[in-house]
Amino acid sequence: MTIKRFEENPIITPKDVKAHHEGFEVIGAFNAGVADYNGETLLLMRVAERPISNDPDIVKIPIVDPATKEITIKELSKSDKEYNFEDPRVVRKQDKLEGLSYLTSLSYVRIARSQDGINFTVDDEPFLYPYNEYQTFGIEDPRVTKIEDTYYIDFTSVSEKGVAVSLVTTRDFESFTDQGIIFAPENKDVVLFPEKINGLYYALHRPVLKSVGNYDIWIAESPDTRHWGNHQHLAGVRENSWDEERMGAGLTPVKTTEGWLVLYHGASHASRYCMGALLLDLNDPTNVLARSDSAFMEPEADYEKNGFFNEVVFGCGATQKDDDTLTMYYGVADTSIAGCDISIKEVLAHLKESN
Ligand code: MAN
Repeated sequence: MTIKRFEENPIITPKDVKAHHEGFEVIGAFNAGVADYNGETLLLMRVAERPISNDPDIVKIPIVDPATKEITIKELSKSDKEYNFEDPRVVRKQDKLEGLSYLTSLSYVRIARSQDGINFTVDDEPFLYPYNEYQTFGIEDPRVTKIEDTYYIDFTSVSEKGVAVSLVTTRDFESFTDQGIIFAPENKDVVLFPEKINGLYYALHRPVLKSVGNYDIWIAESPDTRHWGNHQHLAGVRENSWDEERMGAGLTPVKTTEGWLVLYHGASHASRYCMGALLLDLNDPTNVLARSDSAFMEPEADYEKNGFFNEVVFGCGATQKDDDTLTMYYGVADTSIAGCDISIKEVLAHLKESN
């Protein structure tokens, strides 16, 4: 399968984004939800900022008060034996290495706008900035689904209370209506289907299990997009495969003649993030018709292999150029945003070869 990566990649890097907080640096502009709005392509980017630290032994943890928007900076010394600093993204408790205690940066959502889908202008102000108690550690990884004339934006809200999935709606990308938390902690990677199926809304989600079970994709239905039920397990990780450790839906499902096409990310035990595909029955999306054996896209380019967190391609959205071409915008190495064109026919052929 050919992935036509843009020659201009990466198209948005941290250098293109001015820090919102004084004394902070932007370390990532990545994992963007995508919308077609008023003839423009909008990227709802996850922007990550951290306090500038001149002492390599000190890790500065930003925590925001959603009421005042004031930030408290907690300083931890790398020689502090209580904590583990191996993962650059998070600080973990030495005696609880499967969890996380703090994030090393604060993320929020900022919009980049483009007429041609390649050259983007970044808004001066954030579009979604932590606004409630579930977001004191930040807002991450938005996905956008247009249903009729409303854009539904879901994202993870991170705080010491857990990683939850929130939903807001907008019609103008200037203001939004909060629809509350739609999936309780811990959950991530929620994508809504772009239309009702047999009278119900559908969403894919990825519970993060702590006792038994794996990081698998589930599906749920809703009468109104706020109340989700009839949860079913949809597809699970596969040992000795590129998606052996975790998987999560990436892009809004695309309606094709063969079924709903879901492009998802999968990670290995070594946290190498690749992309694969699922094909779901058009009338009953709980029914998986096909699934990629191999990843159709892997970190290959230098900007996908090297960055804040190496070896990551992470698609959260796309625009559809014509009947066959998806232009996917994807986060690379938790640092920047790249673009590529993918042929829907080729992904369907890749799925037919899989078994
Ligand atoms: C993981 C990574 C981080 C993220 C946290 C919290 O550790 O995806 O980038 O900040 O989870 O969601």
